[in-house]
Amino acid sequence: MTLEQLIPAPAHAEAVPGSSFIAGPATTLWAGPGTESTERWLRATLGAALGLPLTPGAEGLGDSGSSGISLLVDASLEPEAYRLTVDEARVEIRGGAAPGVFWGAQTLRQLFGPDAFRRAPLRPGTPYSLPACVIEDAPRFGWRGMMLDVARHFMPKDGVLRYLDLLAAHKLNVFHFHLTDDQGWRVEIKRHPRLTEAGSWRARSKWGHRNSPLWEERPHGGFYTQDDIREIVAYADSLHITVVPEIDVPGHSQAAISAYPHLGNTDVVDTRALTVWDTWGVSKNVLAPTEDVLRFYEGVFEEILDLFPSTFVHIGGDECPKDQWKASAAAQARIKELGVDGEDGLQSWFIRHFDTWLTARGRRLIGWDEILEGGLAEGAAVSSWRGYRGGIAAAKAGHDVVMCPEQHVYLDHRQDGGPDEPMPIGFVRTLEDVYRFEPVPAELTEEEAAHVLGTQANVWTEVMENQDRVDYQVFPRLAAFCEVAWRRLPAPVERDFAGFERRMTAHYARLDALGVDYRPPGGPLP
Ligand code: TNX
Repeated sequence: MTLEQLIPAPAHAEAVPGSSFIAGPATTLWAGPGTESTERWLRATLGAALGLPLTPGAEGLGDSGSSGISLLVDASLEPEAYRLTVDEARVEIRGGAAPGVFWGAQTLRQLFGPDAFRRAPLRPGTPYSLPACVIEDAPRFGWRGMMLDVARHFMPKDGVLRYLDLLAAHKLNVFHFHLTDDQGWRVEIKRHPRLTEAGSWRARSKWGHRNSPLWEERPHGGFYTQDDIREIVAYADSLHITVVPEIDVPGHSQAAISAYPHLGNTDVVDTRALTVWDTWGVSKNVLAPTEDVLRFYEGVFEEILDLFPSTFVHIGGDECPKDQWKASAAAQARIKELGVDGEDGLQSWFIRHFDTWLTARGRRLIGWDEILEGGLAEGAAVSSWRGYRGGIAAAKAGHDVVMCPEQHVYLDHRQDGGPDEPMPIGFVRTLEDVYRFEPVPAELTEEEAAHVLGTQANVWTEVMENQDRVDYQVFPRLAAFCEVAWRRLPAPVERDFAGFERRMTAHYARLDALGVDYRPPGGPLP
């Protein structure tokens, strides 16, 4: 493995004169205060993959003559920055704080080569050699995320845990968990059990044409118990990943309304007849703008806050069709009573209510860029998905932004325009397109650009009914995305795609060892 094959490429990597470090059964592991999460992770992954016992060692190795890996916090570095040094006797990872040490360990794993990505040793007893080197690295953004939609297609808990591993391997640190939508409710809420009892299964999935393989005439569903969620959040935390939960309001709510019909606009539709939606698209069945609905969702969010310690809580806010509010006498009366500006005003009334509610509990609201319509609540942050426009407007108004424009980082969209592309959805977004994505638009001043917290890739799963398909759409594009999110490049940012492709040859071997079902370079195999 050479220093030129790391993904994401580090800010600085230099081979230094001297012999390689040889890792084997005698290699020790010393973990300084604050580095325990990385110590555990190294034993569980690197140790297990390479058959290295990594017995506890001494700091600096003393005179034992054995060679070892040392982990330490060095507060002179930024919290997520690390310095990795390798010489004949030792490997040292210094991080500014626990996350920096952990990202350094991710780089170390890549230096060991693809075997380090297996779950068990392929060649027990093989010594592995690392080149003598110095690597210094730090991320560009603090929010490096992936959103996974588990509402359109459910991903069982073990699959989610596996995705967290994959995120960490790409130095991504935010997992945006899209837990509810028209087509399914995926998180147990104790005080409203029907949300999962009734709202987590649909009878069929009418994606595309009736004859299309994506039309599934079979039930689909599933949900996470609160214990599952606790396990997911704790596991993410051990990988220095924050889980940001999303409960989508006031649109994308048909699954909830089908479970609790009073949540809907009962004067315009018989919501008792609704089922979990079985069609791809945006349902017109949206929440009714009543105090009752607010109380119901406060109950939901109370349980969500107990489960998810993340500062940010995503409330959706996207694509809320206003048809029913227009037709509903009750909704029109609410508009008058609240003195809001028509249906858009109702939408912001919803969002503002939960902004105040979350802020009072020490959390911050984030929502899709539609929450800008009709006035954005103070302190709220925006996920800019309909291009850069919403993000630019939000940053200029002093709001924080996560850039995730569909034109660049929607990984549900097809990766190639060829006729054999197995999931020909949306517009073509190639590996190179993702690689060339620049999250900070030139229109922003330096001060406004500081509001760009970072970026995330969004994985909507209408056409991905299982993990293999998710893998195929997400990889290799997530590898390109992680460079965009992680790598600091001098302005104006120039991206060397040919260089990235060369580094990808090593990365495909890592993905193979991890068992990732990526789209092969050059296209699907015949
Ligand atoms: C738009 S992005 C949506 C999703 C769809 C996606 C398909 C956003 C906030 N809403 O509900 O799944 O397009 O690409």
